Amino acid sequence: MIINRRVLFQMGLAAALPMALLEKVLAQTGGTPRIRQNIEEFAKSPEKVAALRAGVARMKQRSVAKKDDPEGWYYWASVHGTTEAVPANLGSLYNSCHHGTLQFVSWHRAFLYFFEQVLKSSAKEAGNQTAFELPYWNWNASPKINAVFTEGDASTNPLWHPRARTDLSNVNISRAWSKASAKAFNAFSSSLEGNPHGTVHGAVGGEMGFVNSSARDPIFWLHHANIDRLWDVWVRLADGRQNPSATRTWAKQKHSFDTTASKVMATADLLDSRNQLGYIYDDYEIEPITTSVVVASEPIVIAGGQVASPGESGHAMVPDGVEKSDGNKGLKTLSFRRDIALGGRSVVVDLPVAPDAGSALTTFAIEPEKSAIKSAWLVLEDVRIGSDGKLGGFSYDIKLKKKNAGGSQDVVLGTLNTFTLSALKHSPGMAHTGGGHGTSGDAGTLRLPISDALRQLGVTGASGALQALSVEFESSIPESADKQYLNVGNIRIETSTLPIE
Ligand SMILES: [Cu+2]
Repeated sequence: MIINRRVLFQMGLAAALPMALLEKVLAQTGGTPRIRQNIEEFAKSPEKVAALRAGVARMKQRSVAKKDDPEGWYYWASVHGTTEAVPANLGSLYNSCHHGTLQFVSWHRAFLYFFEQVLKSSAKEAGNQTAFELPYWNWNASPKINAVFTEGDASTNPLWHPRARTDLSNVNISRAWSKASAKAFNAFSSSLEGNPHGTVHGAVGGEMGFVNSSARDPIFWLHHANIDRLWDVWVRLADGRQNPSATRTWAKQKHSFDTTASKVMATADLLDSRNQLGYIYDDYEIEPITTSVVVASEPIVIAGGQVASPGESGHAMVPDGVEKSDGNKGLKTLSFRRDIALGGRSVVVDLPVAPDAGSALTTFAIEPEKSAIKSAWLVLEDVRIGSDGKLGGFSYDIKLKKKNAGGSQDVVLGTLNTFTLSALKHSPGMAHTGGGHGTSGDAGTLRLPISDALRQLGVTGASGALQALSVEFESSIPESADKQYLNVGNIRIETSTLPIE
């Protein structure tokens, strides 16, 4: 029997025990945690691989027999997201994944916890008694998806799935989540969620490349187990890193995964995976980068962005030629460029700003209380997937850059790929245009706040007013081939006199 914190709570013990003592109690009571293994180790056991396959196959069979069976593969994939019609009684359960919110790591931890239970009981039900836990895929140390997921085909291997890429050796996977700049939980969460998390989704591509189909691919669960592991790694790096307080609204948020309220968990009850959920990972080290980081070829530089003159917004025009209304949000465009095509190479777009606009932005960055501007964004409007991008297999880090005497500095604003585009509908505050749920026909608009970035870039009055910014779409999978992955209809620096998030 695994004794976890919950059981101790029921025994009336946990409340009286400080955490260190609780650890001791767990050890003395034989509360050995379950161990989630690296897939490279896991795969050395043919028995465990057979059990994993049996569990996945059983869950898939259930969905064939009854599509929305709550122990079926389709059900669990759809709780994350689905492209299909949602039955009325599952309206609050399907499409419930958190992306772009501070519950990103916590929601997915609870999701994996309950999925793992169903997976293991399904293997047993299929007649396989081998004990196993959900393994994880460490794409930094082992960028190639393990052969147990890629060998055979759909008819011979339940772990096989169509993918754009199975080897990420050439993908630049970021570790910025572990850096000092990501010591605050919010910064850590968004850094982890963009690159690596979204980049790996986008690079693997196929159904993994889109929010509302990604969990259909069995590798999804190992990818997210690794994200879950990296959350624990981050906490263990300490030095100021910690989760938000357990008394905050954040911690009280409940996550539910079935209609009978038997699979419900609050964020406060999952922060310590060992003592609250009874599992640990077999490794918490940040290993050195073993893969050679790909050196990108020189970026394509697109100069000549337009300085917006008064009254000109650069907004995409609706068919009758009338500018889209700003809904009285006090919006103003400082600089814009239309129709940027993105392929395998990195692209830099110069966005010059007029002198008065530059000094207004400078004031906003360094003395916000004196500034008429209360918010500023980089807006990527009407982003469409091109003819070569429909299966994913690409990803860009979006960087705001400022040239100075010594060269240029940059700050990462976000990540752009099929996954982040299809996540737009989950992100409050981000506009979503076009129909469908993360299908390749979507057009989306990203609004990336730039106030922190401007401050980090050292936009200071002393060095004179800002004259030009540029935006780099740095390809995470640099390739020279001429590809049509994405088209950005309109890219602009936009400000508002209102504080809008
Ligand atoms: Cu994900």
